[in-house]
Amino acid sequence: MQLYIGNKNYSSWSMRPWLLLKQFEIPFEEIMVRFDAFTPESQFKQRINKITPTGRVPVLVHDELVVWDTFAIVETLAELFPQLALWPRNIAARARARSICAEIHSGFTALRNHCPVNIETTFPEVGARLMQENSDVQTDLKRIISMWQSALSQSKGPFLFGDYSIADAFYAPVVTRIRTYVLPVPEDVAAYCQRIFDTNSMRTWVRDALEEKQYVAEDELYRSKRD
Ligand SMILES: N[C@@H](CCC(=O)N[C@@H](CS)C(=O)NCC(=O)O)C(=O)O
Repeated sequence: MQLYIGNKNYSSWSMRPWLLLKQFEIPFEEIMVRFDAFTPESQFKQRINKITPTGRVPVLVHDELVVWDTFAIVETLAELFPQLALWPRNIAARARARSICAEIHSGFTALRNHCPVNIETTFPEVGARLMQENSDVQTDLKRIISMWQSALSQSKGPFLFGDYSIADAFYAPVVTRIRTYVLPVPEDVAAYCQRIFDTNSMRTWVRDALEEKQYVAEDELYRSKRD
């Protein structure tokens, strides 16, 4: 099984299935297609277009199967490994987990657009300004806080639905955004973020991201070069 991903410092969508595979110790080969630009002639597009019709990462390749788009990838993994509880086992919890994953897959565009993932740096001033001036970012963050608090209040374990599940992997990039932009969150939410940072999968992803040291202009809203 192979997972095509982009730069670990930047690629929020790649992070999700990668963390899931690592967290559940599913063996896979990681193939990094480095970002240079996203123009048709970029090396990234030249390489990834040979694998997927969307020209985007992540992509899962398993035997003859090519699966693109994060939601399709995690659903396929859940089907391939039914013995592992990638989704919560309980039907009601699973429905809630799916709902919140769908919510970020199709929404939270203000938070995602204004606060792109950038693990190696911090932008406290940008975060403070957005929290003052951008009501859409505030609304997104507020909804995520209440969603996590509601899940955690019913959870019988350290993660959103008890044990680690697809839902935690789906929100892991938000956890990094909260840190990068120093977004204000209540204590219980900060503690959940720390538990995510403490997982082996996340530690490894962050360590690899910090080792990349590659500045990609198209993924940078707030830096003109690497500091
Ligand atoms: N809906 C897709 C989004 C994938 C996506 O946008 N990936 C970014 C990297 S995080 C990408 O490949 N961008 C290339 C581009 O925008 O051309 C998914 O869920 O996997």
